[in-house]
Amino acid sequence: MTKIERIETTILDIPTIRGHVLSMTTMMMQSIVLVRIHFSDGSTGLGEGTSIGGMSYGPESPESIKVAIDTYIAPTLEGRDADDVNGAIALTEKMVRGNPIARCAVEIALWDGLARRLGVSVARLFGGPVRTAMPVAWTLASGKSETDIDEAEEMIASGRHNIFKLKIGKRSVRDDLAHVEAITRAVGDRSSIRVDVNQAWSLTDARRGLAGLQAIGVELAEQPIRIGSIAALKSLTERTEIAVMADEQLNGPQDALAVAAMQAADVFAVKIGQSGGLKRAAEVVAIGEAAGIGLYGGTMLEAGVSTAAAIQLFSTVDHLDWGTELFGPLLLKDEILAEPIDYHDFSVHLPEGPGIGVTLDEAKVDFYRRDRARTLHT
Ligand code: MUC
Ligand code: MG
Repeated sequence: MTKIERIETTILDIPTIRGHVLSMTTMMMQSIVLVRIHFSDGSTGLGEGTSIGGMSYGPESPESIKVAIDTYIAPTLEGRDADDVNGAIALTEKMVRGNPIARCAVEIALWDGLARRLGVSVARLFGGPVRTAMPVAWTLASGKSETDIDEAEEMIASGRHNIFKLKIGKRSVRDDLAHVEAITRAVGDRSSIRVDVNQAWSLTDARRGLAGLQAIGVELAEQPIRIGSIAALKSLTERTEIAVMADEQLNGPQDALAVAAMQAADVFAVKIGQSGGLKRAAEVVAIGEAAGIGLYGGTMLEAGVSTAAAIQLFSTVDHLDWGTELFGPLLLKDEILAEPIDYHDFSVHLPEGPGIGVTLDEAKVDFYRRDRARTLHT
C-alpha cells in the first residue's frame, strides 16, 4: 500500500502586475501556500491554497492555511493509504472544521498524486473532460476607468479575453455607475461586461445600483450585498433582469443547497477553495445544475497549481454557461510553473499530462519563498 508520508507547505509571495482594487482591499502581492505531498512509493502530489487580501476577503489567510495544514491536517493524514482520497476528505472534515481553502490545498495534492500514479489526468478521475477549452474572463480593477479601458482593448486585440468583470463597490454607487458606463461605452459592443461588488452594497444601494447597471447593459452582478441574508439576495435576484451571482455566499454544498432551495441567485461562482475542495465543488456544481442555476468557474486569484486543478474539474462540467475567470496566474508578475497554462482564443486550455497537468519551476519557487526572503533580509 502506498502511504502518505509527508505533507510539506511553503508560502510564496509574488507581486501582482498592477494594484488589484477590490471593494475591501487593494492587492499588490499575492501570497500562496504551496503544498507538496511525498508518498511512500516516491511519487509526489502538488496542491495550493490561496486567499485574497489577508483576512479582508474571507476568514482564511496564507498564514492560517499553513498552520491548519502543518498543525492539524498533516498529522491527521500522514501514514494513511495514499489512494484513499475520499477517506482523507472525510477524516479531514471531521478533524478540521471550516478552513476550506486549507483542506482544498491538501485535497488537490492527493488527487494529483493519485492521478499521476495511475498515469491519468485529474479530469479523468472526475469522469473525463467534456471540453478542453473554456471561456476565461479578465478582471478590470486598476481603480481608473481610462487604464481599465486600455487594458480591455489590449486583451481584446490579443485574443486573450472578451469577458470583463469590473470590480466596484469601493466608491459611491453614482461614481461606480459612471465608471461602468465609460467602460461599457468603450468596449461593450465587443465584450461581455459584468461587475463584482464583493458584498459592498446595502440592500438599498443594491436596488439602485442594479437598476443603473441594467440600464447600462451589464449582464451580471456578483455578490452585490453582504453574505448572510439569503432572503435579501433572493429579493434582488427576483427584481432585476441582470443575472445575480452568488460568490462569497457559497462555502460548500450546504450553502449551495440553501441558495438553490430559495432560488436566491441566478448563477453560482463555483470556487474549489471556497467550496472546500474539488469533491465538494463538484457537489456545488451538481446542486446548481439540479436547480437550473447557471455555473461559472470562479477563482481566488490562485497561481498555476490551484488554477490547473480548477481547470481539470471545470473541464468535466456539462453546463458551464457563464465560462470561467481562471486567469489567476496572469495577474502575477512571474510564473511559477515550468510550463505556463495556455491562454488563447479568449479561452483557457486544459493542460495535458497526468495529475493536474502542471509542474513547478523550482528556481522560481525558491526565489519567492517567504522564508527565504526572511533569511536574506536578516
Ligand atoms: C472574487 O470575488 O471573485 C476573482 C477574480 C477577481 O478579480 O477577484 C476574485 C475574487
Ligand atoms: Mg467575486
